[in-house]
Amino acid sequence: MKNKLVSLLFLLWLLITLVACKPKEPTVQNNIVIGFSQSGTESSWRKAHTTSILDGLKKNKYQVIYRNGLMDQERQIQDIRSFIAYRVDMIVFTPLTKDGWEPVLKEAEQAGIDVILVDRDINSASSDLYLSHIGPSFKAEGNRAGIYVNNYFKEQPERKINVLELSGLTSASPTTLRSDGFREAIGREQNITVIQTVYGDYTRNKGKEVIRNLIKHNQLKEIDVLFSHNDEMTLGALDALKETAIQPGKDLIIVTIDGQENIIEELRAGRVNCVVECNPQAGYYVARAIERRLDGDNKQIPHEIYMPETVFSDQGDLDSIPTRNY
Ligand code: GZL
Repeated sequence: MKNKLVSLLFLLWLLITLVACKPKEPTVQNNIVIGFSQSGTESSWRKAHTTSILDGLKKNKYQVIYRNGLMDQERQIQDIRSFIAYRVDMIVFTPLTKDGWEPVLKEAEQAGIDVILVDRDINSASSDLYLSHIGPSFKAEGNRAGIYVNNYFKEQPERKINVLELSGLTSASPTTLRSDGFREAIGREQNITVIQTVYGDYTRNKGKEVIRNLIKHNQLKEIDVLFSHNDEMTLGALDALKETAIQPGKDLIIVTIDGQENIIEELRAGRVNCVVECNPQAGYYVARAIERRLDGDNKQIPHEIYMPETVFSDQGDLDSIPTRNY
C-alpha cells in the first residue's frame, strides 16, 4: 500500500514538473496572417533565404501566404495586391528590382498594412512606404571583395591589375551597391582597375554564357581578377574556364559573394580565392521585427536591420569555416 502511494506521488510530481517546464509558447496571436512574396529561386542562396523566413514565421505560429515571384516583377506586384485583397496583417517581400513599387506600396499603405522589405531594397525615394528593410549591407560586401584584391596585390604596387566584373541583375539593389563598394575599395590603389563589366543576372547559366563569350573572343588574356557578384555566376564562370588552360585561383584570381557550400568547396580546392558572405538567414530577424510590431502595443522598429556577415579567403583558416547549410 505504502509503495503504491509513493509511486502515485512520484507520478504526480513528474506530471507537474513536465507541465511547468513546457517551453514557453511565443506570445503571439495565432490569427495573424503574413503575406510573403519572394523574388524567385535563382540560387541556393535564395532558397535558403526563403526557408529561413518561412521557418521564422512558422515558429511564431503566424499563418503565412507564400508566393514565388519567379523573377517577374509584375507577378510580384499581383501577389502583393492579392495580399492586400486578403487583408493580411503584414506584407514581407524581396523586391526583385529597385524601381516600380510605389503604386502597390501606396495601395498597401492606404489599406493600413505595414510592409517589411527583406534582402534587396528599393530606391530611397520610396523609403517612407515601408516599415523596415532587413537584409545585408551590399556595399560592405563589395568593399570586402575590393579590400581582398588590394591586399592580394599589395606587394606589387607597380603592376597594372585588370579586373573583370561579373555583375548581377542590372536593376537589382545588390548589383549597384556591390559594384560601388568594390570600386570604392580598389580606388585606394592606383594600379587596380575594373576594365570590363559583363552581366550574368545572378544565374549560373548566364554567368557561364558571358564568360564563354569572352573566352571565344580571347578577351580573358588581359584579366588578372574576376570579381563576381554571386556564387551562382562564379560557378558558371568556372564551368566555362574548364574548356581553357586558365587555372582559376592561380592564373585568374576569383572573388565571389554569397558563401554557398558549393563555392566553399571551390575555395578549399584553390579554384576560388575569396568568398564574401551574404547571409540568407533572415528568418529570426523578420520574426522578431513582426513580433515587436504586432504584439499589441505597436512598438517602433528600426528602418534598417543589417544581417551579420564576414569573409572567407585563402589567407584564412579554411577548416574554421562553419557549415553553410545553403
Ligand atoms: C543578395 C541577394 C542576391 C544573392 C544572389 O542579398 O539579393 O540575389 O547574392 C541572389 O545569390 O540571386
